[in-house]
Amino acid sequence: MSDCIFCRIVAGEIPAKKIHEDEDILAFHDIHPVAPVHFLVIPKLHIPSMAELRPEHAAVMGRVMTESARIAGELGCADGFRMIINTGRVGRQEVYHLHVHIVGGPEVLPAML
Ligand code: IU
Repeated sequence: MSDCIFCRIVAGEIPAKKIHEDEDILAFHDIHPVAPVHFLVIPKLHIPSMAELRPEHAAVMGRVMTESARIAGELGCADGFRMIINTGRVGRQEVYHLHVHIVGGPEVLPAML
């Protein structure tokens, strides 16, 4: 059994509110949403973080990004959204299985940068 919580979600050992699943990627609602729309998209392959991303991951990461945007549109983020990839200690990453946060909703988000 993997000790990676997102690998366990992929394996169906831990529940998640799934939005989309295919051979390569999984999208599910964040358990602690910070906005009306807040979901995560992950590659099923265990890549710990952006720091470990390699050229051979380009295809699956392309799918992660395009599906993120497509799902955001389906969930009502027609006027925009934010995509965030926390990376490492400085980036406040908590789960070390690469994931994109997609955050949005009807209201304009607080300024971040
Ligand atoms: P991170 O800081 O980018 O690593 O955030 C991890 C996110 O994963 C955080 O927003 C959690 O609420 C979310 N999450 C989840 O959706 N389902 C889980 O079972 C666990 C964490 I553990």
